[in-house]
Amino acid sequence: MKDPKDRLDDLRVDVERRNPAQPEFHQAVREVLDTLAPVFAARPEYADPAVALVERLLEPERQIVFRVPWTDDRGRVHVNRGYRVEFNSALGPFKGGLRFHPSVDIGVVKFLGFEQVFKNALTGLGIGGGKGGSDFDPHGRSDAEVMRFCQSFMTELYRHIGEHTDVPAGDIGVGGREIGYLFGQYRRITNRWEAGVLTGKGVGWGGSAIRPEATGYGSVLFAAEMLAVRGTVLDGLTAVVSGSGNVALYTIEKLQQLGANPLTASDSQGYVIDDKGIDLALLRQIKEVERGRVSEYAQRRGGSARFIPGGRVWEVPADVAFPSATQNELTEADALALVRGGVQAVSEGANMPTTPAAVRFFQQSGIAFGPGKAANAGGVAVSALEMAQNAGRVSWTAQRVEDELASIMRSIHAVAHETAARYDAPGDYVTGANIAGFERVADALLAQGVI
Ligand code: NDP
Ligand code: 2IT
Repeated sequence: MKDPKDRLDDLRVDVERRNPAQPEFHQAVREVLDTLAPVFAARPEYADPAVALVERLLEPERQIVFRVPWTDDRGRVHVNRGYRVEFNSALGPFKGGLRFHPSVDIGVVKFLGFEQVFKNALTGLGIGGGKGGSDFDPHGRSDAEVMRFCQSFMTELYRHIGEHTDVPAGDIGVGGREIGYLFGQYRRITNRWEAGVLTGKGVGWGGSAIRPEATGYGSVLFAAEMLAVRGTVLDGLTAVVSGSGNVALYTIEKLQQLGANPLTASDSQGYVIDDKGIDLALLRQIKEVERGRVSEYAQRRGGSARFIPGGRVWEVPADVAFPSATQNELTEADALALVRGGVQAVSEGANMPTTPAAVRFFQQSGIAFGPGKAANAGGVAVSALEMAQNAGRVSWTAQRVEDELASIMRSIHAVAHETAARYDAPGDYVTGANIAGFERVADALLAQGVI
């Protein structure tokens, strides 16, 4: 049998050759492969080329690409591209969000789908992994335009999804409004009340309490668990948060509930720093109600806040950091600035926001680093709880869902922490989360035959 490191190198080279011009997918694959050597050494059947287990994990079960034509308010027709990558269903129906952002291409959707497979395995809730979306840009579009886009998108997507097949949800650019339009069109085309086909629905029509809050809340709870291992609490700490969307807003809310002081929020144009701590009611009004920009927050907040155009929140010294916007938003230089500023823990609310060099720098500096696969799994976990409620035609109280979320985040932290220790990498949550997720999917694939 080959040395595990050589076998992993071969797999990486093969993926890069077979999937050209997909840098985000290559990065996500490499981040996982780089941590698998110890589990290959301990369990040679995972590595055996004759079984091709990892080759199967690296190849999506199905990739769907489709045309999405729609008409704007002036009568002009636009054509976008729609995607759904059904990556792996060994543990349950494909599950994962839809992203509407101009940067979306097949490589971005594959990176997100690949990460989702391991994240969903870590929740322990019987969900496979998938992701989808479009290069449609919702910024500046009217509600009517967004509705027509969503209806056109679902007119193709509906034939590929279902409560037992593939269950999409939100991600960047897709929130409660878009899920509503998508669900309405699915119901109309299929003539079925199939609540479990999408998650992130409104609470009055099949949605779960706490789903909007779940990713941000979970990311803060994960940070609290990492700090507890080090004998610290969030109470009294300062925090930097990037983004100002779904994940960032509820990260800020949970930080404040736990006595921490979040100082920043950002969007693609820059960031705000508020010396008194973020006024969440004002930020929510601007972002959720008015769909405005964070720069407006500084104008309306009075003297304590400033908008730094083009700036990065990581230049603000703080005790804990929550990258909650998008991939590769925190570079090695940013990590250096954060460590100089005294950061103790980093919890990834976004997917792959920290570049590999920055992750290495945090780990070498002894910072507690929670990778997105573990730290932001609260969102998809509550999506799975939404599916459970839909299947039973019941709806749980917010308290019950929040208690379940807290217990799931504790257990994800524990499994990542214990797995890292078992594979001789104590405190390395990247290795722990990757191996724990990998083992669950790999064992299911092996048991189910050549599929
Ligand atoms: P939203 O669309 O609600 O918010 C996204 C935020 O990130 C906005 O402030 C946006 O600013 C900013 N942003 C997006 N792209 C860029 C970019 N290229 N450069 C700088 N800023 C950018 O999305 P979510 O909050 O739902 O998602 C944020 C992250 O969390 C993503 O990585 C997503 O994959 C991840 N995630 C989301 C989950 C969920 O349940 N929603 C679950 C787990 C992870 P602007 O408006 O200027 O574009
Ligand atoms: O990245 C993610 O985990 C999400 N966007 C949420 C997926 C879901 O199905 O709730």
